Amino acid sequence: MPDRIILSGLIIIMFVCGCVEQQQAPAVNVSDKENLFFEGKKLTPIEEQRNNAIKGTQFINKETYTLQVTGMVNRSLNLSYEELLAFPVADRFLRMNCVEGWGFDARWTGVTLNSIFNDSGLKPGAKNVIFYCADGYSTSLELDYLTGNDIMLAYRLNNVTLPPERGFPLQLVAEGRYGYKWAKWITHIEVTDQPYEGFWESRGYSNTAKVGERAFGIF
Ligand SMILES: Nc1nc2c(c(=O)[nH]1)N[C@H]1C(S)=C(S)[C@@H](COP(=O)(O)O)O[C@H]1N2
Ligand SMILES: [Mo]
Repeated sequence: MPDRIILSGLIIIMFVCGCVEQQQAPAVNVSDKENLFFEGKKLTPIEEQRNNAIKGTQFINKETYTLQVTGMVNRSLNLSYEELLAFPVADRFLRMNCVEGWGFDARWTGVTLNSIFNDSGLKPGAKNVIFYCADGYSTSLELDYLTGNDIMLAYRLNNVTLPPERGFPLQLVAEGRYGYKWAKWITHIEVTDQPYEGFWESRGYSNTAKVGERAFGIF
């Protein structure tokens, strides 16, 4: 009798394990679900995050898209979307703050500029990096800030592919700088030794744009 009980028990355990295994099979891509927590911190759901763009949403074709990397580099690059995903992955919890006073907390996943510059090389004397976007927008940041803080270009937000209105395929995650430095729909990165003023910067906004500092005007 006890033998039978043990046997039935074993059969039940095998059956249950079988079911669990089946549930874990990747029939649906569970990893593509939006995360609402990351590293124990609460994320702002994407539908509660705001967005901002000078010309509305840009729709970029993943198949034909390339990211150009030019200027003071040893080797110009033309990276496809697949090539961007193949770099080592950076994954961070960070807050984005717009100068208008709104902001949100999110999980950002992408490729660091250090990874890209590791492939392209950098020429001595390079000072700034200009980010050009599909809507004609542009902005720039100091090379030292980008390399020193290991700044990334995100292709995922809260663990889902960056939505079109949020900059697909890439948004610059300019940690500690105002939202207008967080370029979306980036198509071209240029490394330069020249100063540069982007769309909002040439209209009176601070070129450093550090969060907490005055963003507009000089007085
Ligand atoms: N290409 C492009 N990038 C852009 C902008 C834009 O108009 N065009 N707006 C900037 C501003 S002012 C802000 S606050 C953020 C907003 O980012 P979000 O739409 O992902 O919230 O995008 C920045 N990046
Ligand atoms: Mo903004």
